[in-house]
Amino acid sequence: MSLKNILVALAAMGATVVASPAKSKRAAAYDGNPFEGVAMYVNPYYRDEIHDLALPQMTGSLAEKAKQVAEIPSFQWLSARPTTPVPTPYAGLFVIYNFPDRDCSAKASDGELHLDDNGLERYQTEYIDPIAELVKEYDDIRTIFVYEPDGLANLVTNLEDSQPKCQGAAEAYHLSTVYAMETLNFDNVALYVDGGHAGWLGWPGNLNLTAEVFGNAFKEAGKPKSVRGVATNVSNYNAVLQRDRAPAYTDPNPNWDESRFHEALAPFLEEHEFPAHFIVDTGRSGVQPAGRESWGNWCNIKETGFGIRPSSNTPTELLDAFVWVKPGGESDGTSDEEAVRYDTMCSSNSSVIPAPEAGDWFQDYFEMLINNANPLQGLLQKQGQEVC
Ligand SMILES: *[C@@H]1O[C@H](CO)[C@@H](O)[C@H](O)[C@H]1NC(C)=O
Ligand SMILES: *[C@@H]1O[C@H](CO)[C@@H](O)[C@H](O)[C@H]1NC(C)=O
Ligand SMILES: CC(=O)N[C@H]1CO[C@H](CO)[C@@H](O)[C@@H]1O
Repeated sequence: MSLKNILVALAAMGATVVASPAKSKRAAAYDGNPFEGVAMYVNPYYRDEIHDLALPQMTGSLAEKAKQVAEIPSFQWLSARPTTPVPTPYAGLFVIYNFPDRDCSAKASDGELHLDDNGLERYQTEYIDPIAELVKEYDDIRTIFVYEPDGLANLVTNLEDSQPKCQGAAEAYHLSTVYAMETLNFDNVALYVDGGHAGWLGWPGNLNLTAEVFGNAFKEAGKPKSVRGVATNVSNYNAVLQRDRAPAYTDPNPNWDESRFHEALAPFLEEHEFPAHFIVDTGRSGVQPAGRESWGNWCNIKETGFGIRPSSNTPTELLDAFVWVKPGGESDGTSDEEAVRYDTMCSSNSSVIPAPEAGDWFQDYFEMLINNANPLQGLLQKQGQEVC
């Protein structure tokens, strides 16, 4: 179990900040956009991956660019081995990703907790409680969470799933979410519930249902202040804003990029009393529409690059920040048909193959992301202001 690692990660961040007299609880609490007034944390695990796994295989300008990527802030998944943090005023960025019977409809990302093995209770007491203890103990650090990528989205769209595993998981996901929202409600915490992406929950028929699922959990938890909004497109490849043309594969969804999705979802969230603020994962959306044949393709999509850099300077009021959540260069899933966790999506015509196991370092993919990097991605302007 990764729990020990989580403790080490948060404790290491805390130790750094505690040692610095300039920090205070005041600085960690916030009103409004939690990304403002703090630098985002450079994920030390990702930086180490680049230095230890990627750079020894690289030379020249490509290597120089890789070193720059290593210093770009990104989220740390709470299943990752942490190392030493950076000593600046920052917000810790973490992904909570450990639902019991996780990703009930996919094989590549099955988790460690299972409902037939007391998974719901273990999620609460062995996973969420210790995280809460630490954010409480280190209350001089602002901590921003992305909550359970794909989790509630599976609940929204897979209720009638033919897979019994998804039906059984629905109630457990709901209870887990309510528990996490209640338990992680601290002044120094901001939590964004994962909301899938435009090509999933962005379909007009899914918007109200999505808002209802989120709103119900939020209200049942007592509307905790630290629940700030919705994270979208985590690990995905969608454009944030493409004014002029929709990729053919998005037809006929009118909400075919992430900003259109945010705008369409916001009124429904308000109706269900859920806070309508967003963050969007732009880590791998640098090339549009990338080498994807259909919107359902999700595994190691070819012909894309690193996207807009993390920033709280965004073109709309709804969007709190661009963030990098999925570490670009870690595989989405193996293309090896013999592997236990093999998913046919990972050897589709839209994927870079051969690919290693989910989470393992994928050097060819990382180099492709650098070669196609597009930090500006055009089109993004807020009253004449450049966003980069
Ligand atoms: C959204 O769903 C709720 C039920 O949760 C319903 O009362 C409401 O009328 C719906 N709104 C729209 C615009 O469909
Ligand atoms: C993949 O591409 C090949 C060759 O272009 C084609 O024959 C095949 O049907 C494609 N497979 C899918 C799933 O689209
Ligand atoms: C959280 C989320 O929406 N993740 C999705 C990212 O995009 C891929 C590809 O479309 C999906 O498979 C993931 O579920």
